[in-house]
This record gives sequence, C-alpha cells and structure tokens, in this order.
Amino acid sequence: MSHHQRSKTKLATTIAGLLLSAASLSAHAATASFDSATATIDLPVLEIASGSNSPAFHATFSLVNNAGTTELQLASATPVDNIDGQRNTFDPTTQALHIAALPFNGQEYYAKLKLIPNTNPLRFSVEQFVNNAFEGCPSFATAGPTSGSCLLTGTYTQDITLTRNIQWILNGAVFIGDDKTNSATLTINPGTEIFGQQGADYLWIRRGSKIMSEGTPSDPVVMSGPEQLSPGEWGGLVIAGYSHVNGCNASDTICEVPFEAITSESYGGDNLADNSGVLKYTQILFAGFQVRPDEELNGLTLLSVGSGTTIDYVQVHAGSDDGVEMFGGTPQLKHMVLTNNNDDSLDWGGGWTGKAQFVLIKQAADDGDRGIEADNFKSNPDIAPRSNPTLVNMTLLGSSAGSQGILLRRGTGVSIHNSVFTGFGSSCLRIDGDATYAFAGTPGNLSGGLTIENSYVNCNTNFTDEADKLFLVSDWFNTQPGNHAGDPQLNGYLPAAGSPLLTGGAPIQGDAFFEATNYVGAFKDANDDWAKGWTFPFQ
Ligand SMILES: [Ca+2]
Ligand SMILES: [Ca+2]
Ligand SMILES: [Ca+2]
Repeated sequence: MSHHQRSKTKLATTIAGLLLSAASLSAHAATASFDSATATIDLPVLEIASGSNSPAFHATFSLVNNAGTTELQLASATPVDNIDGQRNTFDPTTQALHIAALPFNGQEYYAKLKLIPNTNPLRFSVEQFVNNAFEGCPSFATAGPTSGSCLLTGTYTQDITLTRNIQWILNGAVFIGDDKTNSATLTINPGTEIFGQQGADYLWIRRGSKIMSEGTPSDPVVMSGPEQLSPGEWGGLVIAGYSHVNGCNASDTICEVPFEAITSESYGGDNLADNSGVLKYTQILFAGFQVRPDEELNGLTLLSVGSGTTIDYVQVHAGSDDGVEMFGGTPQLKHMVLTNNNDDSLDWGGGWTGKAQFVLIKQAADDGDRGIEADNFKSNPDIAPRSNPTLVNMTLLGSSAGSQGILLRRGTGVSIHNSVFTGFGSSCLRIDGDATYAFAGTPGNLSGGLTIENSYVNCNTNFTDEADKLFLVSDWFNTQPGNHAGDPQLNGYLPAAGSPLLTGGAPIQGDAFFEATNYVGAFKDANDDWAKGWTFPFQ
C-alpha cells in the first residue's frame, strides 16, 4: 500500500471512530439547573472525588456580586447516597468544582469553578463557562475531517484549553512550549476526547510547560486512537521535566540527556520538586509507537518528571509498548490502572526515585512481557542517581503469555510493600545482574537497597532462583517480614471475603505521600473498587 493510500484508509477509520464516539457523547443529561428568579444554581449531585466511597451532596449555590464579578456561594449541602451517572464533581486536589451540564438560555454549558481560599461560607470564582455544543474551532486549531472535530498542529507557546464540545485530533507531533522557554499550559476539560491517527501523532509537554488534564470520575479525559481496538493506533503522551536523570559524566553539574526514541528532544535538570501539572481521571488508550527497535513511545512516557506533578487516577490501556515508562525523575503516582499493555505495565530506568501507591496491573491473556521491568542503567549499573523507588499497595495480575511479575535488574534499588503478584507465566519475582544483587546485600544481612515486605506471591513458579547468583530470590523474599507464598484469594482483582490480603499489610511510617494501609494489594476490600466507573473497560 502506498503512503497516500494508507493515509486515506487511516483517515476513513478515524472518521468512523469519531462518528461512533460522537454518538455516545451526545447522550448526556443536565446535571444542574439555574433559577433566575432566585439567582440560585442547584446541583442534585455534587461528588467530592476521593475514591470508591466518595461522599456526595445535594448542593445549592447563590450567585453573588463581588465588585462586578459574579461568584458562587454555597447556600446548602445535604448528603445524598446515589452517585451513579454523569454528575458534578469537586476535586480536592485542584480545588476545582466542575458543573458538567448546566442548561442556560436554551443551551447547555460546562462551568469550571475554583474555590476561593479561606471563604466561609465557601465561595467560588468562575474560571470557565463553555457551551457543550460545538461552536466551531478556536483560533489555535483548524477544522478537522468531521463536523465537530478540530486539528492540533505543531508547537503551542500560548496557554490553550481543550473543551469537550470538540473532538480534538493530533495532527503529527504536538508540543506544548519550546524546550525550557516560551512555556505554556495545556488545560484539558472533563470529558474531552483527544485522538491521534497514527504512531507519529503524539502529545509532548516540554520542560517548563504544564499539562492540566483534569477529568472527573464520571467525565474522564480520554486520549485514544480512532478505532479503540488494538495497541499502537497513535503515539502517546510524553511529559518532560527538570528532575534528575543519570547517564551523564560525573563531572557534569547538571545532567540533561536526549530521549532515546525522539533524539531531538531532551530532558533532565536538578529540580526534584518540578511540577509538570496534573493528570487526574485520565485514560490513555491504544497508544505506543516503535520509532526504532527497542526505542518506543509508551502510553505514558515520563522524562525526568518531578514530584510536584500530580498523577492520580490514570489508566493506560492496550499500549503497544509499556504502560508507563519512567526515565529518571521523581514522579509520584497514585491510583494507576495499567491494563493489557503489550510490553511491561510499569517500566523504569535512568534513576527514578519516585513513589507509587495503589497500582493495579493486569496483563492481557495473550500478550505482554513483565508487570514491572526495573533498571538503573544498562552500561553502568551503579551510576548515580540510582533508581530506587518506593512502591506500596500494588496488585499485579499476570498471564501465561507474560514473563515475570517483576524483574529487578541493571543495578536498580526498590522498596516494595503491601503488594501481591499472581499468575505470571515465568515467575513472580526475578533479580538479574551482579550489581543488582550486590546492592541488595545478602538475605539476613540486607542493605535496605532492595527490599520487599508484607507481600504475597502466587505464580506457578514464584521465584527465578539461579544458583550462580549471590543469593536465591526465594531466600531474599522469605527472610523479610510479612511475606507469603500461596493463594491470596482474589475475586478478579479484588480481595474475596476472608482473603489474607485484608489484614496482611502495614502502614509506611513517616511519609505523608502514603496513605496508611494495613492491607495488601491496591484495594482495601471487595467494596473498595476505585478502578470502577472512570476507566475504559478492561475485564
Ligand atoms: Ca518502553
Ligand atoms: Ca520488557
Ligand atoms: Ca519495556
């Protein structure tokens, strides 16, 4: 097939996908009402987004005039139980209140409010008021192939907002900001869909710029390929930051390196707390792009991203390479759903020293490599900064098609707590490379650099034990506290009643990032299904 023919075919499938998606999008109902006589806005359901048992209220707001600016003041709030369906959401992380669909003058609007600090009664400013119907493409985009779609092209050095009334199409590589200069913020509203059409269509947030992808539990942000059928339909999301990375000469005061797959782009710096923005309630679907053998774009590629970045309630599904790959950096992840990815669900190297808590990994029945593939640095496994993250409350469900639950190699450190590994084809746990073994110490006399505690393994072969290594992985696991091999009694990805996971964990002391848990795995119990509702179907 010629390139031209292939493009035409791609465009046809894109249009078909967009039309299908438009049909599903148009079917939403009002979530709020406005009474002009009393200047009151009524929200039958306002959810305070906080996981599987989010509280919800019937809330009313009065319009108040503050020096010529309209603000909304909370007038009443009564608890309600039923929070199914599309609803309004307050996100404590961003302090944003999202009104999904407010009828006004015969049209229906999305409103984004922001809590004004230290107000009592609570008062909100109005940040956005956007028609939920298509009103044409904004000046920063061009008309797309279907009615209601707009194309994003090239580099944006001004702040832009992607709204849900438009189907956004990435037209090639789309960059936010120039590298380290002309920085910009990309804001993505709840329920917004962004499509790439091929591997070369990807979204890249450069150093100094930000992404604010603020979905809600009932209106997640969706980044996807057009067909939503198979991995590799588009490139994926890349975020580059100023946190640390290794691989430089020891004499370099600041380490910056080119990205292996797109070598014209660089990342790294010395700001461990760097803030690249927010990813909340965001799906990244059917992404991944092999630029060269072993050099790919992943669903979510994090290049020296800093700890100031919020990554919480993010799903990466059916990527053609890894779900999330960290190249150095200090990003901290929470509530991750990594499903059906073709290589590893979580992959790191280059000195990642971040954290993760509440991670569900589910490998496809017929594809996938490792649940976690963990490196420090291939050609110099002891190089600093050394990869050494802390991972807590993970549930990893493998399949016979995959290899290990986790492979720790090339000098990485890690600290694993309260996690369960099941069903991986080769083994649950493997350690590789002399430097990795040496960094661990020896069973009974561990250094603290490579640890696992209060965790369960349940694979046909639990440990890859190799007699020529410094120690046996089984000895390493069995000599640390609270570890068990055996049936964790899972029902799908949730613990069944009576599961040993329900009480087998222990809280992480002295780190405010980690919520205190006394259970093993990503879910507290059978009722704690925080992965339900906002995710793309993966069962
Ligand atoms: Ca990768
Ligand atoms: Ca792999
Ligand atoms: Ca990989």
